[in-house]
Amino acid sequence: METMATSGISSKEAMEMENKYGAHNYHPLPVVLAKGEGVYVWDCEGKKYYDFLSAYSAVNQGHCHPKIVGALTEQASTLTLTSRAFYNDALGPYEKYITTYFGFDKVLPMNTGAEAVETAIKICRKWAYEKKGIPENEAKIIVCENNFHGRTTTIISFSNDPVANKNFGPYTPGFIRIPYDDLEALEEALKDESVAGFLVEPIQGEAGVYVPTDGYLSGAARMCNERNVLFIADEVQTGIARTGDLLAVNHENVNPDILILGKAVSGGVYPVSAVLADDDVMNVIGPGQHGSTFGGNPLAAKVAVAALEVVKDENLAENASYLGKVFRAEMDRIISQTDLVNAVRGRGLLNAILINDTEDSSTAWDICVALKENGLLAKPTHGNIIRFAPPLVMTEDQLRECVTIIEKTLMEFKK
Ligand code: IF1
Repeated sequence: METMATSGISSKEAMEMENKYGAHNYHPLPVVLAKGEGVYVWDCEGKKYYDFLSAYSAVNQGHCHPKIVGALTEQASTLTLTSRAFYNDALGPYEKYITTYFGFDKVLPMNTGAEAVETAIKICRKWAYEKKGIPENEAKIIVCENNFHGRTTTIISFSNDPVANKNFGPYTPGFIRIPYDDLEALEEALKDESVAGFLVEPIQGEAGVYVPTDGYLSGAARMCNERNVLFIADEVQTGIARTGDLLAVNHENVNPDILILGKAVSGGVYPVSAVLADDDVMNVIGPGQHGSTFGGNPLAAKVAVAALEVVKDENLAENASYLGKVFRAEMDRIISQTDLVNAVRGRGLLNAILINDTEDSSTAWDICVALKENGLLAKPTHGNIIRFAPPLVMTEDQLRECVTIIEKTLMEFKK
């Protein structure tokens, strides 16, 4: 791999400082990134890597996309933050743009994915009491096993991952957890008349890129509609062209009642999240009932418009769809040559391979360290699964070079 000096600090120094002065809430791969451009990142010593995580699908448009960075820098020297105590001249145009883009009446702008999920939960509950007629404090929201929706106290309250929620109680009540990809379980849960919403990831990311059976999302949406229950899609990770369509629900022609977006809404340049809904739902929120100092700020608004334009201008959904098929076909070819990998699954450029070892083994981690040595960055999830999610601006030639790196690395571990 070609190298380039990029940093005034060594990787070793940077890791030591994070270890000493930072809370230990992460266990990063031992690589320190100092620069990014398109599908590439560079470490402090100038070693170049393909990024196969894309900051958990926030950098779909590629690192430091010139159009998005241009919008950021121009607005940064014009007006950054006004609070929502006043109007600003960038928010309205952004709101018009994003609602038209996704086909909803209104948007509520926030910053992080978890905040947007919290926002959707609040809207859903208020709608339940004021529109559906559920008695106050009795509304329930159905969620799925192995969900990941963020890190707030309420969100971890309905996680079943002990790493995420143990010793953070007491927990927020009002959630029913059912198995994912199970319409019968949903049907049963929907019989409870105090159910207000069904919150679901169209593909479960943290659970290891679990793609539900065809017809699950459309079936769930139809059942929710029949019961006057809001279908709430968390597309924080799957949205913005990642899965080969603008939204993962588009694969089944589903229109969620509430759509939650984050990450790539800004191309990873700035924290921007959004909750979209039509008027009959969104209008339950009135002045003072929800908000955020930074939500809807002019910098975020300009960055988001640019980032969403890039997705259309550069046909990122089509590219993700095509390259995803190439990638999975290539992985299947490798799988036929080694017992090290059991399967590949995913949609578009959100994919994962399942390593043939126990969940507590270090094999997937060791493979990721070896991939790093060979110039490609990916991260294990749930012990024995490796997620592969490069920026969507990748070319076919680049993808094929990456397949060569992955193949070579896996063969070093061949069983
Ligand atoms: C971390 C995972 C990915 C999300 C969905 C909401 C949020 C996320 C579907 C919250 C965030 C993250 C956060 C990141 C790791 C990452 C992740 F491995 F944990 F599951 F992407 F796959 N809904 N996902 O995936 O958004 O508040 O973080 O902006 O380090 O916790 P956020």
